[in-house]
Amino acid sequence: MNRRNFFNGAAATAVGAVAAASVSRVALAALPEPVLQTSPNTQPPLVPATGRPYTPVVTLNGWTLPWRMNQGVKEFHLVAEPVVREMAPGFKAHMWGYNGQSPGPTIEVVEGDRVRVFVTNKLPEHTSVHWHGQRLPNGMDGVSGLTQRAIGVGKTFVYEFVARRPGTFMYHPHADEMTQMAMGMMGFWVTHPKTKNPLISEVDRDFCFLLNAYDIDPGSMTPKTMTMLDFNLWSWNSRVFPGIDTLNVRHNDKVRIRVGNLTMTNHPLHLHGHEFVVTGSDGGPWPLAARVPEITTDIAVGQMRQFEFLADEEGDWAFHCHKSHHTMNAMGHNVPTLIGVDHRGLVGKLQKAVPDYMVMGERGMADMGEMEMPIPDNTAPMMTGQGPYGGVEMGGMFSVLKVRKDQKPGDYKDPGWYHQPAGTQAYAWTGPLPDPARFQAESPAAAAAPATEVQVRKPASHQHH
Ligand SMILES: [Cu+2]
Repeated sequence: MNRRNFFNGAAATAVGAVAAASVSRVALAALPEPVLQTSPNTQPPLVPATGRPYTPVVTLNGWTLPWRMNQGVKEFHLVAEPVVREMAPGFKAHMWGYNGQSPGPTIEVVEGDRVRVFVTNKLPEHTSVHWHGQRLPNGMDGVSGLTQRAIGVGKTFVYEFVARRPGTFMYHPHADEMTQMAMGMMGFWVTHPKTKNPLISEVDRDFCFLLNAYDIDPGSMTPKTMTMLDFNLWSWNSRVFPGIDTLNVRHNDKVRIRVGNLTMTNHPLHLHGHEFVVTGSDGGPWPLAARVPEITTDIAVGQMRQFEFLADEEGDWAFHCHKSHHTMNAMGHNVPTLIGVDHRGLVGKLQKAVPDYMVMGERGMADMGEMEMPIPDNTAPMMTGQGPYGGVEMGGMFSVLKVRKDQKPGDYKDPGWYHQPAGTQAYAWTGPLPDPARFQAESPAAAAAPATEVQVRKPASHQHH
């Protein structure tokens, strides 16, 4: 079915107007062409060719949706559809998303813009789009059943409102949410301020991404949509390390990072080497008096945060969720702990029956990252990634902030690994190791106190006497 047939079909089956109006045949003829993106790589910022100017954001492993101006209205066209998302090199997932990707494209507008978004539903079930955080007429809020009839299969609906508040927002379905968000339907929205705003600073680099989570059994391709808590893939914009692009900035750039959380748990995001200040949320910019320096900020479910810092320390700085299971990929979460279990002797016997038998984890799990053990065809290793000095042993929600003196303004290319200046890197000690000295309590009273003996009587032992 070509695009023209598709839209004619959609028009023929369109039902009468509801709050978010269905499109008439006349309007459909004037629909903006949907723009699709199939590359999972971070696309360069979309500098606005029409409408009011602003400094565009960079969507990590994503892109910004082009628009057209139609008599002063900014028109976008979102297509909700099944997509194939590469979560990491060699690992693809069958998801649902918008315009060829999960998450959908970022929508960027300017405070005061009148915005019209056409939403075409090419999913096998109805959907809707909720514009999280926006001030808008109630009928444009996108809650199917409550504020509009759901967008049926093959239908196109139109949402139209003025972007009244500048800030950091997102969009997602409000129809069969459990399934549709577990399948990857979500996108970022940034409303830039129309004039200088004392609470919104101008920055050199402005990154954004959504936190999402999937449960995809190793070797399979489709997320399990009934999972409530035990997700095995913790992702940024539906990518897992080492599939998440690095954040590349120039030394002394002012950097803003905007993050939204559409998973089912909180994520304490942690940046190495710098302090940042949380400058706002989806509720708006925070008053200056409420801003404190942090190196970790916890982002609760359904929340958004934007934080800012001066990138004044050169290097490759880890940037990740601080929940340690969120920086590993599938397969490792349910392995029994074998630390301290001595398998010597046993392995040889087992290998007679199972030639490939391998011992996992009796000295910790770091071996797993090193040995690149065979894994099912379609998944990502549990802990992986090679740095300039060996295995990084990470996965999931992990990336690197790369700060370089020679990065040009506006250049978002990966500069490669940082070369540590001589004498500034941790090194192996080769001298003699003294015997350990026991810690001595400084308080004379404590030193003089006799050791306390505790006698425990087990109730059970009574009855056997
Ligand atoms: Cu996390």
